[in-house]
Amino acid sequence: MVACSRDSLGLMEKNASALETQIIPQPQEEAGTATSRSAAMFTGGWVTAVTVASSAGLPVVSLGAGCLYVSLGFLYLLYCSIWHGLRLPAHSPSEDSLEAAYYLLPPWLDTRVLNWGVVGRVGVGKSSLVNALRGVRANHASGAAVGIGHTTWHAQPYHFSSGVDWPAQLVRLWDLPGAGTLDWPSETYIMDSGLRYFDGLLFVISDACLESELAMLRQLRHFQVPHYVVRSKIDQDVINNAEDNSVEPAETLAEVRYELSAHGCEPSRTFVISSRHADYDFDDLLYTFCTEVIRQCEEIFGPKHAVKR
Ligand SMILES: Nc1nc2c(ncn2[C@@H]2O[C@H](COP(=O)(O)OP(=O)(O)OP(=O)(O)O)[C@@H](O)[C@H]2O)c(=O)[nH]1
Ligand SMILES: [Mg+2]
Repeated sequence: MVACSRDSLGLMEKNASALETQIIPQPQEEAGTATSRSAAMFTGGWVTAVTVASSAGLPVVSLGAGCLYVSLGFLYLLYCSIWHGLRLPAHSPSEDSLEAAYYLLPPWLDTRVLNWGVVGRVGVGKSSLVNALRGVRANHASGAAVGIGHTTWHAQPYHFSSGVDWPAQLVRLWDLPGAGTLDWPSETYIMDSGLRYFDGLLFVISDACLESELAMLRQLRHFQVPHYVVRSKIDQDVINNAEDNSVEPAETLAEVRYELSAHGCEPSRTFVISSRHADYDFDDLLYTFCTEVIRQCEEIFGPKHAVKR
């Protein structure tokens, strides 16, 4: 386990200017495309070289060009096999298994980097959590869109600030569309959004837990996908419960925690937060989540990516 102080994560500031962040779109060439391109270069190079060699009398420079082309093709093939080789998480379906035919790796998910997804029912506050974790507001240029309806329609990757003391470029935080809509039904959400190929998930819930959400959580546990349960919008519940039942905030929190625990959510991986105010368990979530990400980075990419101290 990586020992790191909260300050060393460089993420504890909650204002946008201190944590100026940006979306860094990167080309996500599929392994198949890259391999076929290199194969074409390789074949083309050999054809050129053979043609040139067989027709004596052509300038030596053509032969040289053919050989250079072959070498480039070979180098590119080598590059593809190294960099486009899939680094699938240990919990993902094994490549030759029957379930791999149903649980497909999404074409947009680049497994060369660490991928964490923010998932859950539509409207629970996923995009707001992404913004809070990155320290930006929804109206910030690089903020995730937040709204009162079905707002996020496509999976969208975000990076942490380059100012954080850990390899921001190696980690993507994905804001996913919500489950329980016509295009993203809860029953097939885990399959449709490729959740088994993520290195970890923040499963967001708000209000009372639906049966469909409990079913998704059961599946994540069954498939051993590392995840945290994030109960958002607690600030609203605290206000409502005080007005409706004259209940103190601590009692509301205890009630929510008890309910989640009764649903099988492990307390050490469950956080009750307000994304709006980055409050309640928010700092603990940030710290625990970042510590796990750093550990995964060290495991996957080597100790040189350890957090700077
Ligand atoms: N009070 C309060 N409101 C929140 C919190 N988190 C989100 N909201 C509000 O809840 C609404 C939905 O938030 P989003 O972040 O867009 O929810 P989402 O899960 O990304 O929604 P979809 O992309 O449509 O699935 C917005 O009006 C947010 O302002 C919170 O912690 N507290
Ligand atoms: Mg959203």
